Parts: sequence; C-alpha cells; structure tokens
Amino acid sequence: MKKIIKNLTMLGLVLLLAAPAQAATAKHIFVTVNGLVCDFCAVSMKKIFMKKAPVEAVTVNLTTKIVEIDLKPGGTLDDREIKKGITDAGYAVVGIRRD
Ligand SMILES: [Cu+2]
Repeated sequence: MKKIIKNLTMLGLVLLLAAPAQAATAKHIFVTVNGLVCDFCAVSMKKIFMKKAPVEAVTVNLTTKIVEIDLKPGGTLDDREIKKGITDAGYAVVGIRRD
C-alpha cells in the first residue's frame, strides 16, 4: 500500500513538472472567448495581441469563438496576460489550450 502511494506521488510530481515545460514550448494558443460576435470583435482581438512582442499572428474564428494566437519561435505568453487583455476589452475567457 505504501508503495502505491509513493508511486502515485511520483506520478503527480512528474505531471506537475511536465505541464509548465509543455506550456513554455507551445507555439499555438487557442483561447475560447465568450462574446465574440462580429468583425469588430475580431479586429479588437487582433489589436490586443498583435502589439505583444512574442506574437506572430492572430486568427479569429467567430463561429467557434476561438482566437488562435501563434507565437514567434521562443516566444511565450502566459495565461494571466491573455486573460487580462481579453477581459480588459470586455470579453470573457472560457478556456485556454496550447499545443
Ligand atoms: Cu463584435
């Protein structure tokens, strides 16, 4: 029983260490945003993220409500900064996925 608990603890540690590493190397960020309805919204999203140095491209899909942010090689953008930009513009972040 003790061994199982030890193994589970190890697994948890490995997952904890692996998650930030994956986020740091992710080049594409997919942000689901509530309230995106028209081209004006799409332009706002592009304006917010294109002025950030690590961002290479921003694509907005109004049907799926997903804003895709492509980063430059080595560039990073953390969740906190993404959420701040979007909420400051009056929209709500539903989820952030990276790959
Ligand atoms: Cu709009």
